[in-house]
Amino acid sequence: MRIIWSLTLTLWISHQCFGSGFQKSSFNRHELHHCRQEAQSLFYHAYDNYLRLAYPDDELYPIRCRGRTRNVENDADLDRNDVMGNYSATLVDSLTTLAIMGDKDRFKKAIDLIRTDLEPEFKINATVQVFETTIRILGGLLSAHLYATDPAKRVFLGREYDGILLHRAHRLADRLLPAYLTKTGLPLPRINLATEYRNVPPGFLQENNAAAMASPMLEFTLLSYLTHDDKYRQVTKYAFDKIWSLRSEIDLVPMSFSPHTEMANNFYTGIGASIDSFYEYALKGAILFQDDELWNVWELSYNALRKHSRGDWFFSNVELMSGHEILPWIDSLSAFFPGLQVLAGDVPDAQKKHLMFLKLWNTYGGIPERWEFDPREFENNEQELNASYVPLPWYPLRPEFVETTYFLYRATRDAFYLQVARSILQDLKNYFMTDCGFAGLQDVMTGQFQDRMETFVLSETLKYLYLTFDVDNELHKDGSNVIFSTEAHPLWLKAADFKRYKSSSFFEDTRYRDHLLRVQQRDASLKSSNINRFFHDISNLLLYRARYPDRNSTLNRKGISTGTCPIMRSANDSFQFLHSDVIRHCERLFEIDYRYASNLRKPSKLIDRVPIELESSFYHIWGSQTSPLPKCQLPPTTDSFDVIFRVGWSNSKTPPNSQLSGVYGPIKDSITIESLIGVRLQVEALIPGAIDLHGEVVDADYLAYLWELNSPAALGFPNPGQDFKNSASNDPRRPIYRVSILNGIQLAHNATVWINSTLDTSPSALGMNHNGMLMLDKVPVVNALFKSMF
Ligand code: DMJ
Repeated sequence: MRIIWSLTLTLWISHQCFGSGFQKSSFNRHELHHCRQEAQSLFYHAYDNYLRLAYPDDELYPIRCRGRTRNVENDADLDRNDVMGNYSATLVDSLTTLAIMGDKDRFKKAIDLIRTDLEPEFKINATVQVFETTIRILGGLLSAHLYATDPAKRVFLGREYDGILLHRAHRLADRLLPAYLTKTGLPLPRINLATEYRNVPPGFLQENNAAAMASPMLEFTLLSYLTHDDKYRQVTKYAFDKIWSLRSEIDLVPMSFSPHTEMANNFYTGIGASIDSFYEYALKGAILFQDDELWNVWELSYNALRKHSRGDWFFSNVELMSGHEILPWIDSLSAFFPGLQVLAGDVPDAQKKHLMFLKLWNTYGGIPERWEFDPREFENNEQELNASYVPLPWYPLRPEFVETTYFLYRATRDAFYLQVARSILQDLKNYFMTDCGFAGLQDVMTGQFQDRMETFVLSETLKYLYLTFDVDNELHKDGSNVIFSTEAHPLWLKAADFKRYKSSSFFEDTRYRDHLLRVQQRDASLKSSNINRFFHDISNLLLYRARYPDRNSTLNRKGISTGTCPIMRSANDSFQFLHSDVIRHCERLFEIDYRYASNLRKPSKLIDRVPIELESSFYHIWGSQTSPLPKCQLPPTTDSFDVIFRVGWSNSKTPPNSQLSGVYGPIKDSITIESLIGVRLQVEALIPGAIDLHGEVVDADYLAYLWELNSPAALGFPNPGQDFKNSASNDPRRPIYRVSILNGIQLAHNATVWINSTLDTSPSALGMNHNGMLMLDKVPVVNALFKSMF
């Protein structure tokens, strides 16, 4: 009797997704199953209530619990009207979550509703965003069509299905495509589904962002593959290619353009809002369509990003022509990027970048739309100071952090990511769930909710959570070219689709054919008249800039006196070692907490909230009592500079960003580059006693040895002009330089950069000493060596 009782208890405990079950065991199959079910029931809570209380409206008010539609009284309410076209957006955007869950019954009913209720021609008098309608509605219909017609899927409908979803997608695409009929071939941001651009206020059509102009290429190309009508692909791909052609000399893409003149509207770029899915669809398009051109765009653009914009913990906003860091913030949307890095194979860097968003989640209980990382000094009081770090304080339950967590779990199978997903699931249930749906935060600092549930909560946030725990989902066993669209709709093509498209595609629509010809002619004439449409030629020799000005901030180093992690100590004295690779190998797990201590300020009601990585329910399971306390890497106190070599740039045979393409760090031993041209180095100035980027204290004897080795006397080369500054040689704190990052790729402590060519020119700041070392400002760079000298 006792045995039966304890068995029942064990089963009951291990069947909890939340609560004590996790303290008794690890993520076993039962727990995964129950977390998955929990995610599913959260989805049903919102989806069923949407159908009951809001359908056929586009959205559900999660607090008022009724339908939400366009703002018909105010056309200028773009936030609302851009994504609501009176086409039951939540229903359509949720189709593929039902498919992924294998819920054939609800899937079929949803398709029936689309058949009976949705305006078949999409002739709806609503002005909507072309991009949003493409990713949510067109993408949702296409993906659901793939599910309904794939015999390998649980929701395969066989003869019951009449192709209605593809038919609707086709009609919708015809409503959206006229947005591309501009003289530049770049799309207008908005279109009226019934009247094209008649009655659309001109002010709504002046500016469009890079993501919105380039991304529809993916859904529209898929439509061409499925219908064989190639106009969708050709028109949208032209716009994608044009956006890429408008990049800067160092391959950075502006975030916003005029569709009428193709002039860029801004001079900086990043990876988040306004540009995100440009990168995403270059890579995903390359995979889905087996397209080498898109792959090339991805490679070059990612190389440029990691070279110019990759910092330690996040990608920063940089100026387009120099790569200078400007605008000290990151946005919530950029949390998707580590997921994309996983897809590209750069997992170690993705893991680091994911940590930044984890710290934001820990701090704010969500990811604020925008967070600033530059310390401030001048606010009036503590409250204002805290709020100043989140100039855009809302969190509308965006999916990007969950999405990245999902991709990292799939790539690493590390329980750490399950823990993160479980914790988010718990927050959704405990904080964000309302009587009929889920409400995000209007302000992460005050905790004020917003009465809004965007369609992506059901199509992305809950889907990625569900999939994280659904380890055996059919998508995970699928060896095909399946990708997730930017709205998390799975898309794939089969060999037979490629074959049919190749033999039967056509482009006969003269409206678009003539248009493309006109645009191409205009482009050719602009080229021949040699007008520099956007960028100036800036061929300065060498560019220096200081970085990490906060390195020496005592505030950021507060509390660190030994190499042991103080946070871990205080959180749990008995904790000793973690069986999660992320935690075991990540000596820098808490570096962000120190480095940005002054910016990561919790709202008062979250002060006692335990960080996800420190939750005891996780520690007790993944810890062991036998190993020593993990070490924390100390934050660096050295200065670093970026150096970019621009000499002879335009005559160079190798495009500046193609060197080292596909090489992901950290580089442990050595790496060879062909030339310095176009290369960007982060150079660290080592001085005795400083903590270097690897968390090591710079040894004074080692530095003295290096100076001795490179001294004019030792080199038999008493030429101060090419070697040391005489003045510097007597200074005990004189630095020695070391390359720490090469084109965005991290170098290990002892790694060497071999340079194959000789110096292309000898501006005074640049040289080579007799040890074959690169000299910058007459200081040797110890790990940058010219091969010809050896
Ligand atoms: C989604 O609609 C898509 O992921 C889009 O690409 C940008 N982000 C929102 C959700 O945050």
